[in-house]
Amino acid sequence: MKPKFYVTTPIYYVNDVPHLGHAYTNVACDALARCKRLAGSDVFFLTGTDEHGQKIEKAAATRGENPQAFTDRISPAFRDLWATLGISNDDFIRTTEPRHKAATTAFWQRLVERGEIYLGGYKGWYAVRDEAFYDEGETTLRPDGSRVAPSGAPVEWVVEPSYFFRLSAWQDRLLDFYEKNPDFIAPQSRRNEVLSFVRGGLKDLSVSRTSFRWGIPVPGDAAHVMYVWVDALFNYVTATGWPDAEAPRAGFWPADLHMVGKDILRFHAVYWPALLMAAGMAPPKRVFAHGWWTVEGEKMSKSLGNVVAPGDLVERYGLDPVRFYLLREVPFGNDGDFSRRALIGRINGELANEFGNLAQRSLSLVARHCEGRLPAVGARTGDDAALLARAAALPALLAAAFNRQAFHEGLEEVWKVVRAANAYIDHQAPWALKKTDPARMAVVLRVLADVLRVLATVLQPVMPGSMACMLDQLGVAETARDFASLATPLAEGTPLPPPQGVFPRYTDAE
Ligand code: ME8
Repeated sequence: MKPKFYVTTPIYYVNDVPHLGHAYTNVACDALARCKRLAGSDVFFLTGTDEHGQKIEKAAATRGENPQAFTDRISPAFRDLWATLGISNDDFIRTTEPRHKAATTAFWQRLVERGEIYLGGYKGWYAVRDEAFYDEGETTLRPDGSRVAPSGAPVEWVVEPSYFFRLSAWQDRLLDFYEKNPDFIAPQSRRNEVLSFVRGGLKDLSVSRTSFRWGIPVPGDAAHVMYVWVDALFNYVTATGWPDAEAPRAGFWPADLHMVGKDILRFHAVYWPALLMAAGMAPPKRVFAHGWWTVEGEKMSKSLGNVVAPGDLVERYGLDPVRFYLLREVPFGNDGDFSRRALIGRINGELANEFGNLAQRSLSLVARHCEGRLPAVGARTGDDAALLARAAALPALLAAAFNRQAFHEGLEEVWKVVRAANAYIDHQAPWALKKTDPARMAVVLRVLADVLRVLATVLQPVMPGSMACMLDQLGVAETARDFASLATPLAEGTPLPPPQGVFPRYTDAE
């Protein structure tokens, strides 16, 4: 049986349309999901939209829409963007779906039965924009008398009856869990932040609201709706079919990886495992908090008018170059700055000049001098074997890096081989061998075709469309594009389609 792998993205708030930040998380998860599939896992990749809570209710009211109609209108913008970006999610969950309301209600009841939830009253600060409660000490008083959360979101004073989750009772068990599972939170610096937050002491968590209606009703007390984060986090379990133990995806819980931005790590690494353990359920295996993108040095914001629409980028630069740039440019986990100059630099440098040219040069020589047929393996030299050995190591290197979410490291390993292959072709000069030693030329071109095959295979997770095109040109059957198939050599004499450039240079019309 194939090993199971379950990866999730955050479910995004539908108060606004998706932007580059959302695209980043989903592209990273997609690359990992595709890599796992190629390496032989049975993958479940989930994304979706977070549709309840005060923020969504307000956003709908501002537009004069009822919240259900509003979420029905915005959620498809996310679904459509994922199709545009080639995201291979296996399910798309909306928290307003009946399956989710039913599962979350059952989860709540379980927490009540286990004595983990009690009725009390909340008095304190709340930021609607973050949908988060804050201690006064975490907030800052501004000169104009307003108060803001660490995120900069305005907070308001809230006094209302509320159900509480006994989070304080889970402090030691959480610390014990982190200790026994050193890879649960990554990167390490983020793990340290979470540890010191939890060591600082946990208060019980307010888990219901009474001052608005847009949420899942608390079972048995319709005056309350569940706190939107409890509702939202549970999506990851709902999608596995819980509580139906016979559901087709029941075996996917616990999730292998929740990918999140650093803004929502506390919810995923503290509240979520505590809630699950309190319900007698397994916590997820890992939470990775990636960094934050700015745009040309500025925070992305509507008021600055610099919000990057991923669809526009794809239209202008092409899908795969954008996906590549996002994962190649910034060490995954660090913050990054989106710049068109840097994107164009990657397109023209690494994709067009280095990789595209390598493929184009090799394949057009095969077309011209080998009658468009894949040459035989022939007698290989030490140089040939050395390059091939470096290529052969790539699937394992890439998978190991991706399994640590070090996408940039995986790509750097691939690029080392791209550069080595360029040095090889320059040194071997197969174009000159045509006259002097055609047999050797054929061997060299076959080495290059085999190296290109590996490169195109391992780059599929990041650039699926263009690598499919390259594998077509190398005569690799669609059923033989996973990592295991690399062990089987391509048949000599396979007719290859006429080569065509995969990565055009970008020239600015302006
Ligand atoms: O927080 N750079 O939804 P959300 C990088 N509904 N990533 C960014 C980004 C940026 N500038 N901006 C957004 C929520 N993101 C909740 C989640 S999960 C149970 C509920 C990405 O729409 C990043 O992944 O505010 C971040 O965590 C997420 O979008 C926040 O999306």
